[in-house]
Amino acid sequence: MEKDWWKKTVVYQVYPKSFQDSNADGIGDIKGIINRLDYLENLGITALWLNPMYCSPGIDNGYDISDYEQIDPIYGSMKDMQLLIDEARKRGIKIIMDLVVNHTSDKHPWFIKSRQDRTNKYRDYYVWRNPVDGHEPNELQSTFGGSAWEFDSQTGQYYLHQFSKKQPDLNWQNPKLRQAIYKMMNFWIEKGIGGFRLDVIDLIGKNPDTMQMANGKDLHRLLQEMNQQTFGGKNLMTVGETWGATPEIAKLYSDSQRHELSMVFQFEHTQLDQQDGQGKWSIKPIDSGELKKVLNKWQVDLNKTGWNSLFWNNHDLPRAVSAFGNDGEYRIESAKMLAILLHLMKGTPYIYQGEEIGMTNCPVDSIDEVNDVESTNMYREKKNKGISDKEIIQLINYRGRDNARTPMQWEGNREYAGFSSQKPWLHVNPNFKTINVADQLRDSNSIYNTYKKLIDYRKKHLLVVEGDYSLVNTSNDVYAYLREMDGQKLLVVANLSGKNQDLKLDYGIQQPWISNYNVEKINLDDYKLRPYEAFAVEIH
Ligand code: TEU
Ligand code: CA
Repeated sequence: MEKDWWKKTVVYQVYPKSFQDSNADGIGDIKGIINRLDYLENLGITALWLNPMYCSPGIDNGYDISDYEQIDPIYGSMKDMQLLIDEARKRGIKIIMDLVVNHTSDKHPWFIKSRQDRTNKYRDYYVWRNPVDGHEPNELQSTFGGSAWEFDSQTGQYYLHQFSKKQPDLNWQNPKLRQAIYKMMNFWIEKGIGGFRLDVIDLIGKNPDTMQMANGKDLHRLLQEMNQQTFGGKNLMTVGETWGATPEIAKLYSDSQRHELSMVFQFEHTQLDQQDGQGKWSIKPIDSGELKKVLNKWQVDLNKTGWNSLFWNNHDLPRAVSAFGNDGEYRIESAKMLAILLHLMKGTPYIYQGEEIGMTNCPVDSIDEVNDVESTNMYREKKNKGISDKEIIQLINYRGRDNARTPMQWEGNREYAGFSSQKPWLHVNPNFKTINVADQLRDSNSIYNTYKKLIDYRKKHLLVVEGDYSLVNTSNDVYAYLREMDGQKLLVVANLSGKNQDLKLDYGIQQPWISNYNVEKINLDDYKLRPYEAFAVEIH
């Protein structure tokens, strides 16, 4: 396998619970994914990142793992998993496993033993602290609400949980724990997987006593050790989930000389619609100029050293077209615009299931329809503070994680959108009748076919992978950039707004090879972009 193959790849993210059900229990499963491999091959992607399917009580949909080396029966068996790896390989698709090693489930045998007494050999697999004046050791907060410390009366100490209290944090200062994790990673590597997506990996260098959680002082040393003892030298792809990364930090992870990770997910652009410092449950409109500034900064800063991952959305974020485009009148145009803008940048693109057909957020009317632990915890907290149902539901409809987790919309004329023949674990978005795979496969002008074309172009043009990136000066609402290599030039233009925009670029009359308004020729000296209009041209 070619070195650095992951620089040429386009990754597709499957949220297994919602992708395809094969046995009529309303829950997506491994056999369902296998049944859809031909679809994915046709789209052209060459890697699949699977959200966790290990044994889990499922309080955070699999991010609470109770056995890393077994597949949860709701998804199938290890035999199914091996079949998926092998069948994917036959189609040139590599399987990227989700590695959740900042925490486990409280039902993991390590934690069950750890909590039994203060001296057992698993005690230090987790982070235990004495009470201070009869209270929590300090003010640390959990991402899912409330204190990050939970008192365990059996031994009179608190344990750390940065997520729910059923997700105790592992203690990465303990070399025995680290060895156990590396062993588990090697178990998976031997099965022939293509790599790992490392969940909240920027937290493992944590120091709860100084309250430094992300980007702790040992973080990079730990990753270098992990690299050396597991995936290093095996030509695997690794992508870290790092909410706390700046471009400088991203280079520490992804500079190949440092032997850490292939790349990281950074989230700066996904937080531009939050009010300063007020976190995910605050909302403000995205300013196009800001969006351009942030995306451009990451392109420029990682142009020579390190590597970018390119994405608009995932299973934790609102749907791309709802967050960054327009999911009403201009849904199709803006979904294609987002695809064109992102897929021709430098880095490895990720497509989150359903993005390729322009799936949208899925609003609910009441808390009874909400599944996600983050949203239900937030609801309870805000209710206690006297905030109205209406206001909280609005927040959930805007930002709640269920928006991205509704079942994949395969067909417009079958019940449950062809995802399952039984009532699914989470409601199907009622818009599946107009937004579905079957219709878009038939339509050469669909969002799906825009993605397909972009993926194909990347495969055939090394310039998209390796070419230099530079910003082209335009107004704030227009994002234009050049990719250049060996005298070849690719110009990409995108109107980020729902209004007409003037464009004057001095490149004369050109013929785009891709355009979301199907234009044949464009006079770049003087052109009026329509709402969300985007195109790419090879400049000769
Ligand atoms: O997400 C990390 C994380 O911090 C998210 O919970 C994030 O803060 C929030 O969802 C923003 O919308 C990872 C996984 O991707 C997520 O699904 C898990 O719940 C979490 O880790 C815990 O494992
Ligand atoms: Ca099933």
